[in-house]
Amino acid sequence: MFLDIEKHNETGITIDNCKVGDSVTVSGMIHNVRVTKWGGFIVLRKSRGLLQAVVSNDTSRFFDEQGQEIHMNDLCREMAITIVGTVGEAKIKDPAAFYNTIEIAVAEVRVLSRPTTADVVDMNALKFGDEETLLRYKFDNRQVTLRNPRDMAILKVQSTIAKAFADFLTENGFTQIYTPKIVSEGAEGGANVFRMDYFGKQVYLAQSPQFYKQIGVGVYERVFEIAPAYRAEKHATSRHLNEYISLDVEMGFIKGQEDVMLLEAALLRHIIATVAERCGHELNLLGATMPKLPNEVPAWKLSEVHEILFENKLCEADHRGEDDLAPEEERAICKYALEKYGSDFVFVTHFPSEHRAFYAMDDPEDPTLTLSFDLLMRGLEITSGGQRIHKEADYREKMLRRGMNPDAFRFYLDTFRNGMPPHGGFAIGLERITACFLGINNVKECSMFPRDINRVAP
Ligand code: AMO
Repeated sequence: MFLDIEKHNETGITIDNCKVGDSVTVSGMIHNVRVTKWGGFIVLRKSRGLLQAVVSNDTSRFFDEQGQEIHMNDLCREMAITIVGTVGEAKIKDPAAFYNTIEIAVAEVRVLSRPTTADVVDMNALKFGDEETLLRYKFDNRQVTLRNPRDMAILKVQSTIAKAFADFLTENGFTQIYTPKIVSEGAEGGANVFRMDYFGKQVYLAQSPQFYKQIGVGVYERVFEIAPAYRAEKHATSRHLNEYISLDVEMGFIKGQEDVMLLEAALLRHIIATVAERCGHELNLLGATMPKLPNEVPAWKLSEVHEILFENKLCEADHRGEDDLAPEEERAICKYALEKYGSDFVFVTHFPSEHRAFYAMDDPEDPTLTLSFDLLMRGLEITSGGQRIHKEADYREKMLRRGMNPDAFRFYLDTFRNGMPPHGGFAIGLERITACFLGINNVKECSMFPRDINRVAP
């Protein structure tokens, strides 16, 4: 047999390029069926969303998998079917449907396959008393509840964000890399590292690709990666996952961390424009408004944020002198930046050295601080980044000061021994940025199969 690629690429009339009056053949899953006196409706689910087909008792016919004629009453949700029919203008423009300007007048329905349970998971009626029960049901039955248009829309926007991220960086001279997730040392420190047995030796799941993306700068100057990162978070929260997708960037020959922050702002502007252009239906369905990113993005030192909030009496407590941002401060400074500067984003810089990972470059003007930043969006941290140390001696000195054993990081330090340019980068949590774009409270809803302390299946 030969597979004819040219033939495969031939495009005919499809549901995506048809006009009123065209005959079409369209396959999909039955999302809903409604029988009426005169016929009824089949709501078909396609990759982008719902399409309505109208059945007439006089002209529509139905066939099962064996080609035997059946009745519309024999159709049920989650059957895979093919509809042959004629494209008409939609009588009701249902905003919940993706194809809401057209409908199909059904000539024929052919059943391709059917669910084997009569009790198909009910994803159209996710009506529960409280959010916790709803989420548990959703995640317990995730393989099916993902078919709910709302969940489809969330992950569609997410995939658009990731694609826009990759496209922008590729256009700007970055090379995509793929780095190991089984590693000999955690890059970020702290207790939230997963240990694992590797043929009798203890290894770890990568908390981030930090070491490897820095190594990538020595090779390609500018690199990015889209890959899972692992954090053993011991509490179930609305902002933490044990496995999340990290959008990582690292670039060489920077003059300072501002270069990295400017790149991130330009990248975000591209992502926002792409999502607005390509995901209008999904944004509507989810009632989301796109974030505001002005030309001049607020960027304040941590100490300045404490001061601004105190002076303007925007927090209950006085956080001045604290070495991190309190959650109420994250929310308050974002609200302030939006009201005063029209920005949904705020960079916070100069975090204390002891609160940042060892690879962060200390500020030459005040070595107790680092040239590092967080980016907050709508009250949530979506990014950490900064300038990195690029000299081997500086690494050794900082590691020893912190009681770390430089020999455990030999391959990493070898990179700097062999020469590295000044560099820096950042990482965006994909689930977090998706949640912030869409106004979703729990990042787990932005993960196809979320992992937390209580869940590793489905
Ligand atoms: P950090 O540890 O701050 O920095 O992580 C970067 C971003 O990743 C996301 N994130 C998470 N998302 C969901 N669940 C989690 N448990 C979780 N942990 C982190 C957040 C966070 O802002 N190597 C540095 C980045 C860098 O400097 O380039 C790092 O990993 O959105």
